[in-house]
Amino acid sequence: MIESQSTLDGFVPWPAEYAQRYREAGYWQDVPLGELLRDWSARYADRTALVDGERRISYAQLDAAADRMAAGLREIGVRQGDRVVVQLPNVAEFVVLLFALLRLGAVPALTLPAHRSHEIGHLAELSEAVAYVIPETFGGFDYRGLAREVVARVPSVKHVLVLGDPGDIGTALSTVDAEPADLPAVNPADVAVLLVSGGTTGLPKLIPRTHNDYAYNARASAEVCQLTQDDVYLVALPVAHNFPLACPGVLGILGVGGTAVFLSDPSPDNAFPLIERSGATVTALVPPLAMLWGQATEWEDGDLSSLRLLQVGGAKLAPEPARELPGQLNCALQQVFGMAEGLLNYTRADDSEDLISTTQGRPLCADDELRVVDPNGNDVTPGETGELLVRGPYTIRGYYRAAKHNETAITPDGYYRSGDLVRQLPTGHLIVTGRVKEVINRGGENVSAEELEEHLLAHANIRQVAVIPVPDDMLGERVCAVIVPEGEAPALRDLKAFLTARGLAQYKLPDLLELVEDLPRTAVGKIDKREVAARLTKA
Ligand code: OOB
Repeated sequence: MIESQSTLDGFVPWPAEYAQRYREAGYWQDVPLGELLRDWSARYADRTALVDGERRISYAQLDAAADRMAAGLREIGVRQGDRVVVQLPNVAEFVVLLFALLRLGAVPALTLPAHRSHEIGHLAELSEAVAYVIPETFGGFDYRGLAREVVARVPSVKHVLVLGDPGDIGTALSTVDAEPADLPAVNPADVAVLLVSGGTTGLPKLIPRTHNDYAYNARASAEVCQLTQDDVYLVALPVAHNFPLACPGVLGILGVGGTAVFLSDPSPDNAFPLIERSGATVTALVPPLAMLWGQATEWEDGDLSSLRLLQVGGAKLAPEPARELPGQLNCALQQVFGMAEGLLNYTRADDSEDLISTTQGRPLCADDELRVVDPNGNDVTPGETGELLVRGPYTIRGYYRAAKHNETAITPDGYYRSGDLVRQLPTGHLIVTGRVKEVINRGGENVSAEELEEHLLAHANIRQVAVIPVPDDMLGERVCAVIVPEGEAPALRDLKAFLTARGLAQYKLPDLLELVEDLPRTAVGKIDKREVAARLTKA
């Protein structure tokens, strides 16, 4: 038996017995996200919800703006259950649009500014989106050209809504505005948003998150981070990503009456002055950016003393930088191991320094069911490394419209296969040791790219590193370290000696060294290993 009917085909709901359990435990509160904003607005009316440049938007203003935009969307024909591809940068309008769509029961597919026609075309097609929302330009890129390609390729897309000058391709988002009208009843068990999977292999998938599960995701995360109405959350990563959106991010800070401040360019010279001006207390970064901020405190001005908590996640933060960051930025560090598919792990404020610098946290919810399994799907001995499988109140039971893929992505009993290799400590904390597919097979010996990267990052002359496999006739694969040096570039034999001194087995030592000036990034700023490898083959 399944839960209630969804307006979306291709959404896999939780079995009814689980839905009941999650309600009884209070995780699912059966209030749609659009209604939650009404509660927040009633409670925090004149407090500042959003800051974007010179604009300050109160809770009451945000609430009213969302109603007007919902009415405007309805006027142009957007209906309950319709999908809308949203591709906006870090601006206040993102939040207004998000709540307008949620109140209409229309479903935003939240793409990132860095996505291009390959991804957007695919996501618009897959979701049969009726509308596509873009900025006029952002980061030197004109999205109207991209929209032209998408409209030509995907016939379901009837509207292009443009933040700024629409040119001849669409309608200005600012004109999507009407007197608030009746809104449909929205089922809180239904899909609220479609997130985009972060994988760097293949085309992205759409991840359906319901009102109930996503509200829990944000609320419980805000509790773990001890957010209060005095907190100011700096949106530094692209807001459409799960981490800055709901872990606890924008939704979490709004739920407690605090303020979200939008940052469009997270480089230190831009971010540090905004932290000083806005009094930001909390932010979330990916490791390469966090390390850059840490180093930049040496040369960049800006008083960062308001910052109390730095969340770092999205990729493994090595222990060395993890130990340094709190001193560099003079705030607490929290490691976050999360996924758009659901499960979130956080280190807690009262964890020991050692747990905070060497683990990626423990599960958010007491009803997150974790298994760590070997390649045959059997549980490993506790403490051993294996693939992480998870089931719980905010973890998907299937990707959207992906029946075939779901056969392998989800176990028959409903566990999501993360593809992440972890080991779990007796405290419940997880240490991420790599990806199932990122184990390099060097003549039959398994080398974890992630393990090697961590050791290499401890080298004083290495700023960034990606370890990748290189095809080899003799060994099958060889180990290549691609390095951005800091100061004088180390030689391969120095690295081998360094790693050997750290106690690494001989077979794990890199066979090849490539020096580069920078490493390519994914849409959210993680190091993009597929692209690293592609560049090497091209070179
Ligand atoms: C977050 O979400 P996604 O969907 O972009 O990426 C998820 C994947 C995980 O499966 C894992 O492979 C990796 O990114 N990852 C980490 C990590 N956090 C994410 N690997 C090692 N250490 C970590 N701390 O990236 C995401 C979503 C919500 C909150 C935070 C991150």
